[in-house]
Amino acid sequence: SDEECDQRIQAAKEKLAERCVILGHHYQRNEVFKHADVSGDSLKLSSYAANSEAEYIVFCGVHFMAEVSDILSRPEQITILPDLAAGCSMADMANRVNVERSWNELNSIINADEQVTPVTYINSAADLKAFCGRHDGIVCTSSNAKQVLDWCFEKREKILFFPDEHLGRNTGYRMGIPLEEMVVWDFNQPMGGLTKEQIQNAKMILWKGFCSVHQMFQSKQIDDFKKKHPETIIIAHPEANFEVCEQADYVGSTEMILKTVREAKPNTRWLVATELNLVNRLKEEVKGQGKQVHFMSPTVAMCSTMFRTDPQHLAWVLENLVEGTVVNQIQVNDDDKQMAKKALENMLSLF
Ligand code: CIZ
Ligand code: SF4
Repeated sequence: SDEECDQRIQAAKEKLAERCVILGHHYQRNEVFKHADVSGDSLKLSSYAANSEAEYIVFCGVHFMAEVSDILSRPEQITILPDLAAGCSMADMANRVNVERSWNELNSIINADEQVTPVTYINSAADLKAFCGRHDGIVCTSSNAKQVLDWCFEKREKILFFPDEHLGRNTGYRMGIPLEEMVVWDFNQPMGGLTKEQIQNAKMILWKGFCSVHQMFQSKQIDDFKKKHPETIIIAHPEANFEVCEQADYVGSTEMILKTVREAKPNTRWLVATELNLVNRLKEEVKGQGKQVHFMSPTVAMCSTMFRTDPQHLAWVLENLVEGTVVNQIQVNDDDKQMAKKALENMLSLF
């Protein structure tokens, strides 16, 4: 049972003490989140782990996050993902095969190697980060996408943005790029389904990927809610679609959403477009200040892969560590690690 697991997790944590750090992403469910030593977004967690003395980094999050942790941590540190089935459907939409084929197709029309900087959202597999590293590209997160794109445009005229169409468009639009200069590359079609002219004229080519959770938010839900409560302040994650972000008063990463609502005036009402577990915790946290927090969708927009990490898996990996056995280690191969690190360091050097 969860209760028994709680006790076993506690006991294992005490035995492992500072040898082990448990990281909890904002989208984790409460039963796991409460055991985390640190919580945050993927980058904050990985950076924390890399600077810690811990031998074991237990990452309660999804696969790409554990890969970033393995890439940024010291070689002797071991990163563990409690349930190996905790992936990310968005990250899975851009794999090495379809990315390399698309790059070659682009190169048949423009000189991609000279004109295009590949940028990948941190929500991507290590081999895509490595692809970006190999092509003088870079990684971005939802909190720093604008600064990263500025860096790219200083070097080259075009960007190929992976894997989230919405983060790419929402960021580009706020930087003043007209919508018609941002085209969507559909990797299931030859030449991305685009014409030669569209590719030549584009400033940003957006990979056709999306988050299955954030795509559920629709601008109609905002309209309906505002009819009942016109004073509502709307805050959305940039993985939500263009219309939702256009209607939002604030658009930002999970860290930004938490900070904005925490620091807001008391007696305000918020409609939040991001994952349910984060919204529910935030709602509880700020209700004492008279702040009302509402979840945007009438459907349950929960990340099913984040949900996979449960107290049972956490107890299992920790108890194995107590016994001296490492299970579910995430290890990026050396080639990808070196190149992915380069793309991540291009980003980190900007801050
Ligand atoms: O980078 C992260 O942790 C994710 C997935 C989103 C965010 O906005 O923090
Ligand atoms: Fe991936 Fe979306 Fe889940 Fe984040 S919320 S891990 S982008 S599927």
